[in-house]
Amino acid sequence: DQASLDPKIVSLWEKCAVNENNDKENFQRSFVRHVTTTLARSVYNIDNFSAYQATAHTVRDQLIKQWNETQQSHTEADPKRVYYLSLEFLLGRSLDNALLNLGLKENFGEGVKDLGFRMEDVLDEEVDAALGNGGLGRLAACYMDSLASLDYPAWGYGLRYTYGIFQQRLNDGYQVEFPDYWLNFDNPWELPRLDVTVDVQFGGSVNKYTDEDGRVRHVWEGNDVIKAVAYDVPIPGYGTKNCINIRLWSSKPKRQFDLGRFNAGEYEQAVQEQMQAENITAVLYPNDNHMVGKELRLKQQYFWVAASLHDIVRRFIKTGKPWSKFPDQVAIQLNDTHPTLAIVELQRILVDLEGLKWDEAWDIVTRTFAFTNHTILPEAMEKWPVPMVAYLLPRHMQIIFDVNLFFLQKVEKLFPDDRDLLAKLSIIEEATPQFVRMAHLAIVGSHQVNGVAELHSNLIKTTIFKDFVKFYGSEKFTNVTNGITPRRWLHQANPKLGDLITEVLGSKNWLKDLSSLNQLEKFADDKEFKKQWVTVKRSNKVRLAEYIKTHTGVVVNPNALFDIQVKRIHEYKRQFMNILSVIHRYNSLKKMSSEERCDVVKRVIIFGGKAAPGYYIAKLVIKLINSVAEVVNKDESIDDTLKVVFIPDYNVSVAEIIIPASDISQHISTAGTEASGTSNMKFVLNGGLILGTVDGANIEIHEEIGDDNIFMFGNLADQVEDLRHAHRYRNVPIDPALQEVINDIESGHFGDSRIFSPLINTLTIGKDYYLISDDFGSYLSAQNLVDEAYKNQDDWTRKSILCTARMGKFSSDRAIKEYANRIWNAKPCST
Ligand code: NBG
Repeated sequence: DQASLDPKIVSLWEKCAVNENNDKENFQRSFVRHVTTTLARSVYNIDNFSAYQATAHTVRDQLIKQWNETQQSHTEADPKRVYYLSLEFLLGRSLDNALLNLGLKENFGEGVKDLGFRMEDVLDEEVDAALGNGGLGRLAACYMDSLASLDYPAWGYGLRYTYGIFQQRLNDGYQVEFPDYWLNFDNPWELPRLDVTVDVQFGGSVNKYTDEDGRVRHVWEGNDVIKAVAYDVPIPGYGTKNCINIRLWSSKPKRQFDLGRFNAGEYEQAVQEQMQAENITAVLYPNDNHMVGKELRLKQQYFWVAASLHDIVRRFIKTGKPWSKFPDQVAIQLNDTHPTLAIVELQRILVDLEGLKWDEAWDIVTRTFAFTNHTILPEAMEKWPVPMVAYLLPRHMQIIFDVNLFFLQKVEKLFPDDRDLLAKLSIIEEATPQFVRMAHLAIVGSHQVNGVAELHSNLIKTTIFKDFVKFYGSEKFTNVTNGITPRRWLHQANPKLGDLITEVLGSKNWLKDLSSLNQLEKFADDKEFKKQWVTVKRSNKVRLAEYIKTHTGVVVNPNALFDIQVKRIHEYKRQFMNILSVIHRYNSLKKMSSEERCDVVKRVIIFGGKAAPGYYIAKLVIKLINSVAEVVNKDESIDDTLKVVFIPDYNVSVAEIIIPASDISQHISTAGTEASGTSNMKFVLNGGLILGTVDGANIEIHEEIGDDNIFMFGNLADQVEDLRHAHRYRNVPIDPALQEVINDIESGHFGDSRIFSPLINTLTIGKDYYLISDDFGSYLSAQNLVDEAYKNQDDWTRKSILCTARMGKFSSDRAIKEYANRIWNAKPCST
């Protein structure tokens, strides 16, 4: 409480809050101070890692000040807050990003250099914060950057996993997983708030009583209590003093250990409770677009949601406003169905704890929440067995049944006698056992539901949620096309291109208004500019070639066409189709004379991505890629016209090296399966062309950059059902070129073919669910067009420039403004 503070403290605080001079000398003083005090090291013994830590702590000091000022000013202004609930935040590294966003890179860079270090080496010491799987988690990170940069009073809420996404290594071409113990050394990017804790209960029973007003009330008495401890991760905006917060919860035992048992000599049992509590936030589930119904995952979800809502409600209560004002002060965005229990938890808080009437509470709840759907894949839809929910969260299960009852009564009123519709809309799936359908609960408890690209948002209205459209009308469903932050994905990842753009546009304004990149269009035919553009791309390719050499041992030629597919390995993303086409290319090259090969465009085909540890087919795809690479890379008879590389352990900081170096990147999912994709945006922003299907955000990228600058192929989303039907019930002949490739694998050309039979079977006896055979012909034709286009280097460069110039729409700033205006009704609040 500021009013009660000693004026002396206030005046000191204000002095301290004034931005200090961040010149080189002050940086160096702080650097040395952190080496000798924070790190307790001698100045005679500073290695790159200590230099990283000392620099990071200097930046952290700055962040903390801005963070404090931001929170202070938000407390005073008390604007409507936005809360982004996400089980994943794939932040990657923080130092470079913070230096750039705070505008400290130049001075601190000189300071570091002056002390005898190379900034690149210092930055390279940082381990990624890898608390996410793929697109969904990285989207959350990009959105936090935009929320901060646009001055929105926003908070992220997530879990502080002790182990992030596993590290991937290769052994004999197979993926092997290693734990990601990212907190091994200290993490300067989090502020432990050991005093900010919430007790979260599980299990137990529900008791009823009648209150003074004669109403029946419920009390939930859990039989297990676990403590949530807050760790805050400051997120600095670019070109603003605003610094927002991601609050990550860590689970701790309520009591240290059972002293009685300890004294009785039962040491192991004494610490068991502690270990069980810490289990909850121990590990990130490593599945992307796939639901695994583990009880521990449900516990994670409730633990996170309960702690976060407690925090949000506590902040609201402090303002003294009445409950009816809650939706005017609070917007909560559900990043997929993972946080859906928050809807139930808020209803429980309002009804059971605060004593509001059911309808009044439910009105507040539905005006507070909005829900983003990120996939229509059936295997990704979350549903939890009713007995499991009832056992862990008995009161929540009752509330879910009530919510469902009142909802279905309304449906019945509007559509009397449509029993089918009731069953289809019900939050409860009537099976044995029953299941809670989380997406249904999320829709019923939210005022807006959005998809993440035009096609996807249309598909959810016509497929998985079509019955809800019938009931609610289509206004409840909207689209917000995903976006990416240009700060990390151009400025930071591709400094040379960033500098070139800034130079020719005359300012860094494009970093705040990405649509101003369209001014690059007029340089698309400028000879001098094109030369510089090519030089930048070439140096990024050299950088990637060096990385590949170091991490795989394969030597690649930076003059070759770099063809890249990096993303989670999944059947729907069709890395399998890519490697099959590589075999086709290899066989064609082998059939040519060396004169003919002279005219061939040299290609380096680069793969990267993790497969979920339990995803057998995806892991076989990795093995096949590596087996093909092994044969192709050592075959001297094809004159270096083809190289195949699998880059291990793809993550955010590796992506920052890969993406700026692409000539072509592949986004080749079966039409209708990739909700949006966001790496497609990153590649094109960096002047890489796309080879893609008519899916996700590819479609909107195509719209923006034009027919001449993208290679699209394949069947359309509205053909997929018919094609699948044909595969199921008719004998559809396999594409002949594909059959040749299959024969080649089966001949043992790439090692023991029996290893690959389960994979081949997905095409032959597995009904080719992802339609590889149906798209193979047009895929190969599109590949040929790419080769032809690449032969005209001058025109290729023109295309590359136009790609970057036309990507303005895909800034996460645009996406966040759409959420703020159309869904949250939230305004910026500058510090
Ligand atoms: C993923 C989609 C991507 C999309 C990201 C971000 C899930 C469940 N979905 O296409 O597969 O780009 O979400 O919206 O991870």
